[in-house]
Amino acid sequence: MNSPAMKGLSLSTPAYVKNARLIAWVADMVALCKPERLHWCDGSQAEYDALCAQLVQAGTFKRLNATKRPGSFLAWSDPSDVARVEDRTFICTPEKDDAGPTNNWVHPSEMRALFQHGKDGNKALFDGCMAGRTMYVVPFSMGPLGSPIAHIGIELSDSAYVAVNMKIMTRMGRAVYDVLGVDGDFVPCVHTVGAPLAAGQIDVAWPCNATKYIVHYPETREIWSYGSGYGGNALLGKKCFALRIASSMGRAAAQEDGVGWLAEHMLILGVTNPQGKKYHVAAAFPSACGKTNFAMLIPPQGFDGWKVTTIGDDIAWIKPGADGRLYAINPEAGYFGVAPGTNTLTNPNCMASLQRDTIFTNVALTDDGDVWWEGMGDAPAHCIDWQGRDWTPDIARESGGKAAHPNARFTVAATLNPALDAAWDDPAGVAIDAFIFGGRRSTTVPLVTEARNWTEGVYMAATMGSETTAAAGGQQGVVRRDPFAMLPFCGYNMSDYFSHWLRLGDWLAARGAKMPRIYTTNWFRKGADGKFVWPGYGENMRVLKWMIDRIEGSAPGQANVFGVTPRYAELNWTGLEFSEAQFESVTSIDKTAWAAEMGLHAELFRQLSNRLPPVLEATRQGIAQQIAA
Ligand code: SAT
Ligand code: MN
Repeated sequence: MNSPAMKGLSLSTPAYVKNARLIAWVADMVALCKPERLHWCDGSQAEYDALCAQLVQAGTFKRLNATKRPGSFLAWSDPSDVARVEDRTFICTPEKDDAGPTNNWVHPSEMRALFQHGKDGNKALFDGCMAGRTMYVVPFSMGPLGSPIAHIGIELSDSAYVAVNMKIMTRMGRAVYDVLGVDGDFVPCVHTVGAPLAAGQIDVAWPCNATKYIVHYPETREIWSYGSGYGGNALLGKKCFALRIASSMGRAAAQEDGVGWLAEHMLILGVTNPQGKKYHVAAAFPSACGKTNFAMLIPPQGFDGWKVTTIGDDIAWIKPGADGRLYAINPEAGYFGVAPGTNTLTNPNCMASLQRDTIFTNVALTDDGDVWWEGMGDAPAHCIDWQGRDWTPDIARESGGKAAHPNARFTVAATLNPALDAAWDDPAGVAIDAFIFGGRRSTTVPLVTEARNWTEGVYMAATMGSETTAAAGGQQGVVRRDPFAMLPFCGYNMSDYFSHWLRLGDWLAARGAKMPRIYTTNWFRKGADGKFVWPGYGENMRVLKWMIDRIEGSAPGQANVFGVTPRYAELNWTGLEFSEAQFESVTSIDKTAWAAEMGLHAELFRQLSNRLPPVLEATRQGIAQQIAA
């Protein structure tokens, strides 16, 4: 055996790292992955600056104009590594049914053979995968450090890009080891770009591998990621840990206390009325459907004295409190948001957040060393596109080429958001008054509907459909079922996940709790001209206010074939010209379209039939009958 440890790579464990399991695991992974160097990240600013300088040297980062965009960098990925790879994402449970029909599954022993031990005479995929590179040991906490609601992960990665992004996206650094102590628990996360370097081989700016695997072992709470350096594929605290592994942890916890907790693909916002009364809303929309914009919303004209504040923009961990209410925290510490379409009108708070200390990935570079993307504002006469090619408006007209990739992203600390909620970091979390589930649908689904009860809400969320976006590889703009916006993120059987939500409702009801209301929304209906009818963005406040009026009992609404919907007069229209006819065109329910939609619900339930809670099928039949009537 020719392990680097034997060649003399010392583990050089810092004195403050005392966790025996961690030290042994790092030694094992060094022996397997065979990096040339080992770097224990301390999370300091000096370390961040040094790694960024090193990334500039390597050609991965370009330092942006220090006057226009201080402390900021631009990275361009390999054109084949631009989004999450759902077809390469696996949930490896011993029983296939525990991963369920919506997840890719491979038996853990088969995956371990492929990754760690070698299979059919072939070398293990991770054997020597970090040759010539540095293994970074990245300690991070999802949730406030030391809070009872938080969980610790350690990511071993051969990408400095990952290390610096993790510093922004999580509470990353030395203090994690103090919380971990000698025998504290952590989720081991191994990440490699899968591009070992031979002696003397020159590296590329964005190393990656055509073969990709994003693998989860829920039973042993491990994450293994191979071949990609991008976003949720590589920043393992985010989708892999805070959603897939955490959702399975939350359900497992129910075995102990009868209710467990939830890890959800939700933004969390606070909304304060002019009298100072504050509400908290958690909203699930699929990737690239406006969670960051909604979380940073600025109330429009007609809403003097109203204020929206951000607790989180992507992930919520939700636990029932002793008072029978649901409390949510944002386990992340930064935003990895979609750049294209973001501008000073659609999301001024976001634009203000991005003024400094931001990492941009796959946006365009302007001639004065700043960034640009489609939908940011006036196009520059010339810039360099995300693939390093000249871009001008003329070239774009001729070739249709985009300056920024549609899934181009910014990475920025939450603390730079001017609308950050004072309680965003509160380990106790915020009490949720309403859940929103929203798909991207150009037809069929109305602007807003309130579920009449918890079960109907779970049904509406479970059957949600959405048009696919550039956030994941594969075809775009096709409607697919995306239950709870969790299709790519649920770490266990989707039917069991529905049962987990239903049990939570029963648990709350049994305690006489004030249940959060459940809404579905669709901001994306299009008119005959193919354009969005609803103006969206800040104007979504009008819908948010109606939800609060419902909670306060001051909006009667009207019963519809399913749920309760607003009458035109129940929304505050001050400052917006939006006619009753336009309102009709985003709220109408077309019975023919809905008959087809119910067919798609039935198809989903057939797919999930093995463990589907019977009450959901009964709810479906009730709604189908009303539509047919
Ligand atoms: O790349 S990420 O998974 O972080 C973005 C998303 O799909 O929501
Ligand atoms: Mn997301």
